[in-house]
Amino acid sequence: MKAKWIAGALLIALASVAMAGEKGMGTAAMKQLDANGDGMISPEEATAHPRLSENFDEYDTDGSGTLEQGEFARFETMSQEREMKQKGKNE
Ligand SMILES: [Ca+2]
Ligand SMILES: [Ca+2]
Repeated sequence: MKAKWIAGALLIALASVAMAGEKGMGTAAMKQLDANGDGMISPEEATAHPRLSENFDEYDTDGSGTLEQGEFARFETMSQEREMKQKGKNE
């Protein structure tokens, strides 16, 4: 009985590690912006990040008025690419 419980706990732990890995670095940045912790970035929360705030509508691809995880992930990918391009120009 006890061994079964441990196996179950281990499975849950492994699953959360796998999920954390999938979300990657994006989650930490999103959590920082997500002031009320509802898992979405509202326009008000985006004001903490000027570049995100400026292009908020562009990244809100489903027009829900908030950025969900997928939409924020896209913003992060785009800004990373932009940064890499800028670095390339400066060097
Ligand atoms: Ca929020
Ligand atoms: Ca949205």
